[in-house]
Amino acid sequence: MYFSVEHLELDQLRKLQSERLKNLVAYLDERSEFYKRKFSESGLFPQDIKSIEDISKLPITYKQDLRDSYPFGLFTVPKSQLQRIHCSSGTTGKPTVVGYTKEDVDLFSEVVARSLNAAGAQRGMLLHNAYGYGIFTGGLGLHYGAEKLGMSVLPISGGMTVRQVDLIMDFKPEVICCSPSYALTIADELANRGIPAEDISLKYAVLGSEPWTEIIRGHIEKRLGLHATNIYGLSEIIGPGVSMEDWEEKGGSYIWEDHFYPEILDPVTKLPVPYGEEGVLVITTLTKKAMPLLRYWTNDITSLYYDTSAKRTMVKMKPIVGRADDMLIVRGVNVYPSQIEDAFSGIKGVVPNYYLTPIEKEHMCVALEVDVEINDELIRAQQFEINSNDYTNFIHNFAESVEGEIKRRVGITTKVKIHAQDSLPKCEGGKINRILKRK
Ligand code: DLL
Repeated sequence: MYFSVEHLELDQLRKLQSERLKNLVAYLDERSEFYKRKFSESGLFPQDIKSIEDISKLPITYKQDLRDSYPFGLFTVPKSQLQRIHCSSGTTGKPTVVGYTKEDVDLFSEVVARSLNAAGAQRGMLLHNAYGYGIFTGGLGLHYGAEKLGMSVLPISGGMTVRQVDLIMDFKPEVICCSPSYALTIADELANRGIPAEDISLKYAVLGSEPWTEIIRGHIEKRLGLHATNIYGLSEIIGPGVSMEDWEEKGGSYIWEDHFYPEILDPVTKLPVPYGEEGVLVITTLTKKAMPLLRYWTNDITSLYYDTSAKRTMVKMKPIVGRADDMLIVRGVNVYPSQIEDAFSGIKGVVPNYYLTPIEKEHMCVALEVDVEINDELIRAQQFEINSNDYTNFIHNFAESVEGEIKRRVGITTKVKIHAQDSLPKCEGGKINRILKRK
């Protein structure tokens, strides 16, 4: 069965990766104009790659390389041998295009089946698949993987939350997948209908496509009464299923490194950093056929580690801190939205629906405006008259304590505005953008 590889001893895994890398380099040297040129520019011969240890001799591939070869310049098979095309989810400019042969679609299904299994899902369960279907890899990726595992799938896609909740209550799925911010929107709708967690059939939620932290996990698990795990991936590499948490372990995700070899590079020197240190995740697709990539610069910030008490032998990665593009520099301090989200966990009563607006002076970001919601129950417990002085003082002090906690944990100045629960815009389906336009 395809799961056994997850338990390979390290030396066997390295042997498998080495064989696959050597084959890949020879394959690219034969079929890819792009990599052939890169190899000759750097004076590299395919024979120079003797094992996975030699990976750092290979060129790094950037998103710009994909853009420059739009649409099919990086494909290593003719269009007639493709089974599917997907694109990245960016909304501006030309999309990044990725192609799959039949073998690639099978590989995609396998890694998603492995991911669903790690998330707790099993053959015979029903998946409520609220990832977007279409050129985004989430919907179809999870769909095929679930079918491979032997699950049935409701291909509901994202949006129309009222209908989503009707069907969750009527069809009683055991598993749901969507973005974490959309899982919160679904939880809100269930709560508005007065449905307690015990009456919801869901047991496992497979959430990803955007950064999220433990505070969001806590809310989702409590409100939906399930285990929520993190699925990571990107279209350029395959889609969802590059890495996945185990539902009984959590805290970090296995990278399915028999297919996707990870490295962490320093963002400036581009040299490998040791295990445990943060940097940019760079991935080599060891087995893809239509559009293999060498050392693809994902732009996602994380670190790798081995978990000796884990069920599987493969390397794990910490949750993504953010995309290098989403990093804000506030008076010289580097900040990712997820760090602000993390700080909310230090204050009881914060609902982690929030938006960040950089405040600029002379083209420099000097502070962040943070709009965030406060829990209704906390307000009710104070028994204030709304808009009384006591209420205003309470909200003022609450905002100050959030500002203080962010300062303590992240080291930046913020202007926190507190909003009533359910008053800020919610995620309507796909990925949420927490950073608003600069002021
Ligand atoms: O978001 C694939 C996916 C679909 C992953 C469904 C998980 C679930 P893209 O649209 O190409 O593909 O966007 C990839 O999204 O480089 C990360 O910046 C971000 N991302 C994806 N999963 C996570 C995650 C899909 N679990 C980009 N945590 C990636 C943090 C994530 N960021």
